[in-house]
Amino acid sequence: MKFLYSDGPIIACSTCTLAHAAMAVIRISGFKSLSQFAPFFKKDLTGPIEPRRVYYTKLVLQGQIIDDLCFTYFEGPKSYNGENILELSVHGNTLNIERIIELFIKEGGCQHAAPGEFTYRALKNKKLTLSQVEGLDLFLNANSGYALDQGLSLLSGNLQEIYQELYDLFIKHKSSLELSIDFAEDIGEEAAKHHFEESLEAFAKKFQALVKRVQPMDHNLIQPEIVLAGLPNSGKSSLFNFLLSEERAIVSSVAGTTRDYLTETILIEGVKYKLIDTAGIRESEDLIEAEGIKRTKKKLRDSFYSILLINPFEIVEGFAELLNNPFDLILFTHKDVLGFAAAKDELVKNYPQLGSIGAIDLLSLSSEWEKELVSKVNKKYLLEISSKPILLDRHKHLILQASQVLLNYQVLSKHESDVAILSQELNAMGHCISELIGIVSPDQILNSIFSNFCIGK
Ligand SMILES: Nc1nc2c(ncn2[C@@H]2O[C@H](COP(=O)(O)OP(=O)(O)OP(=O)(O)O)[C@@H](O)[C@H]2O)c(=O)[nH]1
Ligand SMILES: [Mg+2]
Repeated sequence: MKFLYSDGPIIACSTCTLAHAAMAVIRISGFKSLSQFAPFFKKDLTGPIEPRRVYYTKLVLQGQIIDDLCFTYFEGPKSYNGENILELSVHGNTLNIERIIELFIKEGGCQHAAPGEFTYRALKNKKLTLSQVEGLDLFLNANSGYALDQGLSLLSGNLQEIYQELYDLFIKHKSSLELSIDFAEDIGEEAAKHHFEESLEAFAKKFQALVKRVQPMDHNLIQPEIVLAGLPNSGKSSLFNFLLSEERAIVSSVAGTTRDYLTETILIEGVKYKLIDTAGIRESEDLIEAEGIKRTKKKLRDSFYSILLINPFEIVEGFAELLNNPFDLILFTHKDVLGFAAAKDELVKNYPQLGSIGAIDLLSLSSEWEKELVSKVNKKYLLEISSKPILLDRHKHLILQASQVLLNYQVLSKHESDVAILSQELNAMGHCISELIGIVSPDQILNSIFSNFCIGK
């Protein structure tokens, strides 16, 4: 999405507009003077209106009262985004909201706000930094308490402080390099060398602590996914339905019933996971089924927690390949069927790796068993967040990139005496850190951040 930059007054409903609610907040930003909206209100807006004070009044359309509401005026630059902002707390009927917005668009010179446009203006007016904007985005879209906390931490500038400290250490080291070029004779070569090494060590130490907080890029902790995988007829959809407590997926004895993956949300200990039922993996000539299987494999790669289901009575080609994936949990289904023990023993004999990875027999889907599963998933989540991982991909990417550059630079600095070469390598790292802080904010970064935002923010 190309972000639309406009300068005029914008309007949007900042609360959920999908269903009727008791109240809604409509926000208008970027107007010159409150008095331009005077005809819409019973209260005289041409008189003194105290900023940040709540006023009760009625809204008027062609002489008729259309709603009674409270409004608050935030006078720029002392507002969320530095502009004049008017917030209307109106009744939350969706038709009412639309009618009021239309009034301000048709007769008040406002335009519909693009997603994130209020915040974009805050960035433009230096009310928020780029990291704070990303923090806000994370906070608003968070699926767990940890993501909420990290969003808030970014918003309140905590992570920014770490980046800033890093940047200061970087500048210190950079100046030590320059010192060794320009003033080595004045301060002595030994002292210059000492200063160079010491400042590099201080920077590297701080940076390594940050690198430890970066997990692999495909490991999505913002939207963690639990993936149920296996051969056809292994019981994936049965488990999916059980965990959702509804007959969401079709369950049948026909192998290949689920042809594309299905997704639903489940809440485990305050974390919203996507639970995914997938197409059974097997060799298939059918184009649609083959596409479904391709998607299953991608989902498996990106999963936070993966469960392999095995029906020992229906093993087909491709099973060995499937076993190569690093599953978090392996379950044998069909334990109630006559001959289960023999079929399972036979399978473990043919695939000895099954014995060592601790597959569990699943007799019945009971609430005790569900509790056990839930606690396993939660345990993994708690373990993963204990290292305080950085959640935002853009930050992870930049930190990893800078880490590689730092490594090269450290090696280079041991035997390279050409300062110009060292300086060039150092600049590459400076670029990554500047981007982290938000000193450099190319359009595409802004676009990708703001395309995630909801309207009204
Ligand atoms: N007896 C018995 N039947 C089971 C068990 N688990 C699943 N089934 C049955 O096995 C058949 C296949 O189950 P599904 O849940 O549709 O299997 P699936 O893995 O989703 O299959 P596909 O969508 O074809 O890949 C259905 O008839 C289920 O009722 C079990 O533990 N015991
Ligand atoms: Mg299925």
